[in-house]
Amino acid sequence: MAVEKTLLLVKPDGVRRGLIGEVIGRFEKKGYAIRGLKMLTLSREMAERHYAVHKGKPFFESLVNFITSGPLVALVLEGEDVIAISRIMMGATKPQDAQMGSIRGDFANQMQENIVHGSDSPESAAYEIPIYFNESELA
Ligand code: 3AN
Repeated sequence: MAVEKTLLLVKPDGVRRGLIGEVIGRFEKKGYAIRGLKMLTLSREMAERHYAVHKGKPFFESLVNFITSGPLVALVLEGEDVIAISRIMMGATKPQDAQMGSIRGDFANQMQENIVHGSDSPESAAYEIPIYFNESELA
């Protein structure tokens, strides 16, 4: 058990569908602290940095096009084991595997437009958070 920080995104489809409050509300009600919060449209350069591990994969272009397609909401959440627990709250990446009751299980039906992103490890969180937030923007 450890107090961790994670990067959470409400992706452009979640913003377009009016799910910002629904998604953030779930994490607030679960008891996590919001340490950073902003709305922005990613540049291509930021998107490629975020998804660098997927560079060269067949879905990379479409992933970058989608994540830059409109404003998204980025948050830094903090709490005990927030990385693993927020991933459970998000639901699996593959729609067939996303449990009902999770965000993706309840609101997404495909792999790409799947409402949310969350860091999948402490290393990913340490890489991803500075793409979106300066130290001075974190409470
Ligand atoms: P997650 O968003 O659950 O952390 P990642 O980081 O493995 O999943 O993948 C990032 C995004 O890349 C996914 N949300 C999805 O949009 C896309 N993606 C991942 N794997 C595939 C795949 N095999 N085919 C198409 N898109 C994929």
